[in-house]
Amino acid sequence: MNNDRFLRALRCEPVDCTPVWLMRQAGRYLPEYRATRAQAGSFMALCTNPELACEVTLQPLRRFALDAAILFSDILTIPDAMGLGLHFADGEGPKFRTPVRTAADVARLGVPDPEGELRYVMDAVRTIRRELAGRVPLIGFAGSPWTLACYMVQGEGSSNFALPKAMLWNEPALMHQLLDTVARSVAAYLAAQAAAGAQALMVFDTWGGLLAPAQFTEFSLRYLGQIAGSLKADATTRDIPLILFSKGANGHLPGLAATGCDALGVDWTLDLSSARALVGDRIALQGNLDPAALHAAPEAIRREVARVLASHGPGPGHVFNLGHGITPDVKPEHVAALVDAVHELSRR
Ligand code: 1CP
Repeated sequence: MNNDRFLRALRCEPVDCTPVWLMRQAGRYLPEYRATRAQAGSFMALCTNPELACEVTLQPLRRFALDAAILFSDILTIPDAMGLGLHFADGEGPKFRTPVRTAADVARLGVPDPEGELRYVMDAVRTIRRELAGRVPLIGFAGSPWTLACYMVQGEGSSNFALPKAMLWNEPALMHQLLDTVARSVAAYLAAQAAAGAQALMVFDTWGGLLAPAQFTEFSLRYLGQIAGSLKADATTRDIPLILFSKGANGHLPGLAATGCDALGVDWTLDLSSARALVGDRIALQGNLDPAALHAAPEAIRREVARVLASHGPGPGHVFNLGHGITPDVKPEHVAALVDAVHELSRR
């Protein structure tokens, strides 16, 4: 590996400077992404074509000195492979043709074969690894069971996910049955991505923060623990660093750390110094610049980068990232300012 500072930081080993990558680093803020997506015809056509998925994965690495690549795909590939009929209406978010609402709907769900229905994702991982040729490590990912259940039950994106929340109070056993099937699917999917060549794995629990503390523990944390336990019990995935990111759930960092994961994503509402105090020195932290800071002028971005670096301090175990994904209206020059500032200001 030519540049392994990302993997070293995840293992809390010393680094020459702080590694940086950005959630949603491939995406609509890049004109070359919009061109490749137009060529593919649709977002799902882009995801299911390993050559084009590889192309958009590499695009941000050509522009910026990023220390990791992330597989270009989506968290909703698993429910799609379960037969829910994912589609993206133009200019709108994801939608499912057959959402999961009843006991019969849950009973029908099977665990997808990662090298069967999801083979296109594994082919993309293999293609990207080959094309990266060891330049930087490749991150594989999946959605958390709770976050996937939110979309599966609601049938589309939402600000409050009223339907899955009603299900967890009205029919907790049914929600647990759904979460268990999804957790087993996520664990198999992540293990297959590692076997195909992913060198770190990340679970996005984007909607964990919608839950009150008791519900978070019962319906999100428990299944993140199931996934971490499964990956850490298997000799082929035990040594692949696992990053968990529950957005809006920073109060649960100690519980998340106790799952046995290697690193935790932190959103921008908590200082990294406070996050470090909560989890101790064994675990790496990933974050946590407010993505809106990318709208500020490059000098202001540089000051904010310095503040985030100082908040963690020079000790081992920090991967610089945003506290959530880049938005489509960000100027690519501002991303360059961020990436360069991280490396310059953290040089040991
Ligand atoms: O081109 C387009 O119009 C599609 C926009 C888009 C993109 C670029 C979607 C649809 N997904 C993606 C890629 C994607 N999604 C990646 C690629 C790798 C990278 O980071 O560069 C990743 C990691 C995801 C993960 C994802 N998808 C999450 C978790 C992370 C997060 O941002 O919180 C979630 C919640 C989704 C669902 C989803 N897929 C797409 C959209 C627009 C959404 C959000 C829907 C909503 O509003 O609820």
